[in-house]
Amino acid sequence: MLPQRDRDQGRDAAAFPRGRNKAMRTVPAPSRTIRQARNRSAMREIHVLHGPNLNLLGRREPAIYGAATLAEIEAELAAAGAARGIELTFRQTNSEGELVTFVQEAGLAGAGVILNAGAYTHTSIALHDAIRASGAKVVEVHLSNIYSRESFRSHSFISPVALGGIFGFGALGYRLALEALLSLAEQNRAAS
Ligand code: CA2
Repeated sequence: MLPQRDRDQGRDAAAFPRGRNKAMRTVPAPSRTIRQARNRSAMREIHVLHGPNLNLLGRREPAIYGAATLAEIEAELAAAGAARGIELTFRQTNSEGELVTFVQEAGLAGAGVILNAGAYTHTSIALHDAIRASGAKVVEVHLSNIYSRESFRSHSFISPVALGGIFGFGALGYRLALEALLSLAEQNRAAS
């Protein structure tokens, strides 16, 4: 099997067949299919990981966390991913150890990670270490503005080892995180 980059070039070669004068050739803009294939090659896997109590979203405290359930947030994000040619993996757990395992698995698979670690954000050195140890490329997301709430929410063990973070924009934060991961991966692909 050829390296991904070579396979992409093969795809481009198929789109622009040989045998025509290169100087005369008008190169068309890449088709949607080719652009999607390039997105796939830049970042093929993204895991969306949720920590404790986020399974209860939409039931209480809508003024802080919004009215959408976790299933609704995931469905909207899955559609946004599909429109970009990316299939997302969604996982939620109330257990710190399981969340560590989810982060490790995503990181070791080379997947991008959108992580809302819930309250473990503020307490978990184990999650911090899992991100470092697995090399996971994490965008940290919080529905609420954790810096405008109780002081115990103002510290994150995730932020120092994340690519970046988005907080306070409710469910929109997940779509912004998806855009951030895809465009960073695209920049890396173009630079390589
Ligand atoms: O703002 C966020 O996304 C949080 O990660 C949500 C966590 C919280 O512990 C973090 O400080 C910030 C809380 C998860 C959901 O908790 C619920 C509480 C009541 C009703 C439904 C969910």
